[in-house]
Amino acid sequence: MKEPARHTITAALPYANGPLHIGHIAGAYLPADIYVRNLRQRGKEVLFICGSDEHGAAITIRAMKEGTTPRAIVDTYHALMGQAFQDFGIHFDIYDRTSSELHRETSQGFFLKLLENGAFSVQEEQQYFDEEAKQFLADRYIMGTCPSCGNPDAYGDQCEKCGSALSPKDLIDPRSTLSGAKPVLKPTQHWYLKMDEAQQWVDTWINTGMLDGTQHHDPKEWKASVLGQCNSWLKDGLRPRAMTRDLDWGVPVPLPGAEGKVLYVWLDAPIGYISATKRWAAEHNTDWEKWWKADDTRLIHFIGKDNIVFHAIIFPILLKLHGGYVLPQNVPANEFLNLEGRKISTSRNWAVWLHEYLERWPGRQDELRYCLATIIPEQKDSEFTWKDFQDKNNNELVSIVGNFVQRVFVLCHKYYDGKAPASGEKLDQDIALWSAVHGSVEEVAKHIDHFRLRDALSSAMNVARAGNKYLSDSEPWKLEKSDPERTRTILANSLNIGAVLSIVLEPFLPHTTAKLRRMLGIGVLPWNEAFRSDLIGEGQALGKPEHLFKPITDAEIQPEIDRLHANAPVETAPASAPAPGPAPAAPVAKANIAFDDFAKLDLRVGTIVAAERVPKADKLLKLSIEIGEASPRTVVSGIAMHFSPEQLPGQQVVLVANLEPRKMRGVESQGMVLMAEDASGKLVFVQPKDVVAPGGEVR
Ligand code: B3M
Ligand code: ZN
Repeated sequence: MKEPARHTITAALPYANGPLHIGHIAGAYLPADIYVRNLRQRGKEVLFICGSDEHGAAITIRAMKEGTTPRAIVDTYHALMGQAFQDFGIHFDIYDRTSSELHRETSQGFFLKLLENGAFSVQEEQQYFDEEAKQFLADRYIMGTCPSCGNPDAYGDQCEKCGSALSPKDLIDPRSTLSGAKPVLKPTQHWYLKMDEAQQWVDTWINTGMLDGTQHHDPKEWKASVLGQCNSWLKDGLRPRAMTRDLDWGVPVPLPGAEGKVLYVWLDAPIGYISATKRWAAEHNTDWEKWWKADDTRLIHFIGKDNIVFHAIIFPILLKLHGGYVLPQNVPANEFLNLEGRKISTSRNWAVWLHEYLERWPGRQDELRYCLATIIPEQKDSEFTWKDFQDKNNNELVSIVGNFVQRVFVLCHKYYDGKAPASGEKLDQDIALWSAVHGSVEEVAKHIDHFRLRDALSSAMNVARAGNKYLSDSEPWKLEKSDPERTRTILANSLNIGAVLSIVLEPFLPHTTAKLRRMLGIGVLPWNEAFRSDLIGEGQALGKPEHLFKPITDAEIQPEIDRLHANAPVETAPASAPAPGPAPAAPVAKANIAFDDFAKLDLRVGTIVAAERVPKADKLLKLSIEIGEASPRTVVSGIAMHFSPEQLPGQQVVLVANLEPRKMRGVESQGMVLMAEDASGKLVFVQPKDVVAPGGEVR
């Protein structure tokens, strides 16, 4: 294996169909950022790439639900995600997007080269077609019963309940999510990647690291979970996989006669890493190719476990069949992060959204970075709870790091007028201290190199622990009168531990280390300086003692927990909590009505497209509901205590559409949304189980 001259590091391109949540961050972006920051500290040449994945059914389905266009969806979320990454301190060299012109050219060119190299077989196949919506149905547009577990709501590509990978024809009783209709099979033609022909070399490459007769990587460096998933695919035998789809959103297949077809999103998305590199290079007036083609480039993909096969098998096959590209050296995939005892669910709003965290906890990025870094799901699924967030802040960040720095600065200001003291003695007296500190520094780098970022953070914290222990053992505050020389040594050493901390914590807590450097009066230092003990010069002016972290109280944390529960529609009770008893149902007390009276109701399915609070009315929200008319209806609804406006767009509702309009708080309400009350008294929307086009009649 060649000593790498440069590192191309990618983080999975998030779908631009919704905001980022802590599961995304802990699973891919924070680990990638920590890794990249450390490489940079060590003077490595690195390119850190990410961007929005703007194609695929996830986007078109969201657009359909919201009664808007895919373009509007991706524009919104591309901007939101880019900003959230930036604000959270995850700094890519480029955050690109796959709907760009350059990406279209790049992926079409890539496809044509694959075609020329014989990578595809063209197959005509029977595919599900929705005769009402008049279109072929992508996998995600078909639902039905899972043949493995009986889940009635399995998708055409996967059952989210049992995790089985499916193809639409596996589903029992398939139905179209566009119209609800039973789809029919119709012939269509697609380009299949001949993955079967790659079986042999992929197996050898993954399991021995040998590629074209040379040692490409050490398979022992790959995570067992990644090897395990790859091997289960290999064991089943790789099969040809369609690389095109019948869809109108995506990169058009660049061939005559392929109108109405686009590249499969999992073909175009990873090529997005390459397009992003091209754009970055163009903007920096430099060459892009060495980042992908030079054999001393080390390519690493940071992803979540649901993306393993695409990065460790399919994309490598594409790269190899295209020719000229390096293959990933490692794919350090993570497992999933759960939240407060449940799976994170974007559709059920069971998530901590990054942009909301940043709004509610301004300036507290590192507190979340820290907590998430301690629970990166490296080996198995892990869990975030707000209580743990509070505990880790109070017992680790405040008590260990903050407390150490605070004590040292207060003493230096008290005794030495805010200047670094001259060490009265040689530091050989404190050999135990420095060997503990430098031993920890060495461990940090070793762990990071092996993608053990939790251990790396724990070793970095050991530096602060060593500092605290040193202060507590030597008690300089008792010595100042009797032994001023020793006191100076202790505090000079302590300041230097602070300087080491500013280096070793930087990958994890970049905002804090910037503060710490300001306090110490030093600049950004390269990694090797962390092995020194004399970084702070005698007499150096120190900044004012600042609190690096503040304790978090129960009163601050409880609203977060409440908010989570209030915003998630109640469906299943958390596993650990007792299920609420059944609410006493109100007896039917209203007099019978004639069918004709019932028939007077015009009930329609609508999609909420916007929601805002009504000023000075804390119970009311003003909703815009799309029901297939020229413009959305305005409806004022008394649900503000149950829902926040941000969580509503996209929700489907049932609207009484012919209710006499009436004015509420000066706003004309043009209908009424039907709600049901659950056992706890919380309101939930009455909504169709499957997505129904806005305007659909309820009878
Ligand atoms: N957008 C899937 C995901 O976000 C997909 C990753 C693409 S990486 C090339 O899980
Ligand atoms: Zn299933």
